Amino acid sequence: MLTDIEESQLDEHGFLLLEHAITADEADELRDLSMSLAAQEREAGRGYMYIDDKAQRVWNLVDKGEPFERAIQHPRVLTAMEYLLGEDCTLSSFTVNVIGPDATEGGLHIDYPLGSMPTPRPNFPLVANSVWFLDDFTLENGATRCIPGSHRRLEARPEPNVQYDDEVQITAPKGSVMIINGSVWHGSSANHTNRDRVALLGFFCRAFLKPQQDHLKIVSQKVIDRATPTLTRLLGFNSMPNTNT
Ligand SMILES: O=C(O)CCC(=O)C(=O)O
Repeated sequence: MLTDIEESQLDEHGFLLLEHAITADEADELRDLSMSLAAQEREAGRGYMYIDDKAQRVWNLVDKGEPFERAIQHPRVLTAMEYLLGEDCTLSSFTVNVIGPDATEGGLHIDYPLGSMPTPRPNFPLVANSVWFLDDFTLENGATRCIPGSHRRLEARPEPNVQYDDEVQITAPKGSVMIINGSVWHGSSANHTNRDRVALLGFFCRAFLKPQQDHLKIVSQKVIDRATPTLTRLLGFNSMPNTNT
C-alpha cells in the first residue's frame, strides 16, 4: 500500500520519488550489467543510439538477464504502478537509458502512446514510467526534469524548444526510483559531466492498451518458462485478445 502522502503526490504532482528503493550495491550491479549490454550492442553494430550518438537505449531488458527479471517485479514499484494503472497493469517496455557526457537535453514529452492520442486526453493515468537512478542524479549530469501537475493539461502537450518556468529537475542518490505518470511533461536533462548517467526505465500501461514492446514475441521461451505469476502477467499473458474462431 502507498501512504496517503505518496498517493497525493502522484495525484497532485504526477510523480513520486521512492528513495532507497534498492541498495547502492544493487544499483551498482544493475549499472555494470547495463553498461556491459550497451557496449556489446555497440560493438555488434546494433547499439540504439540517439541525441547525436551521445545517448543509448538497450531494449527488451526482461530478456537480457535475471537481475532485470527480478527488478521489474519490485514490490514498491509495482504497488505504485497498480495504484496508477490498475491491479492488472502490464509492462510496456523495460530499457536502459544512458545519457552520455555532453548529451544535450532530451525534449520534454508525454509518453507513448499519449502523444498521438486525440485531446482532451482522459483525466486518469494510462501509462506510467519508473526511472531507476543507477547513478546519483544531479543538476549537472542529466537528471530527469518534469513539470509538476502537467498531467492535468489534458488538451496540451509540450512545445519543442520552449523553456517552461515551472520545470524542476529531480535529483536524488543512486538506488532511488521515480514513479511518473506518463502524462506529466518530462525528459532527460543535458549531461555536463564527463561520466555517463545511467537509468533503467520500467514503463507500464493499463492492461487494455497495446504495449510499447511486444513482449509476447520478443521474450525468449526460457524466460517465459521460469516466469513467476507476476512476471507472466506483466508480460501480457493475462490480457491477450481472444483467439476464438
Ligand atoms: O532518462 C530520463 O531521464 C528520462 C527518459 C524519458 O523521459 C523517456 O524515455 O520517456
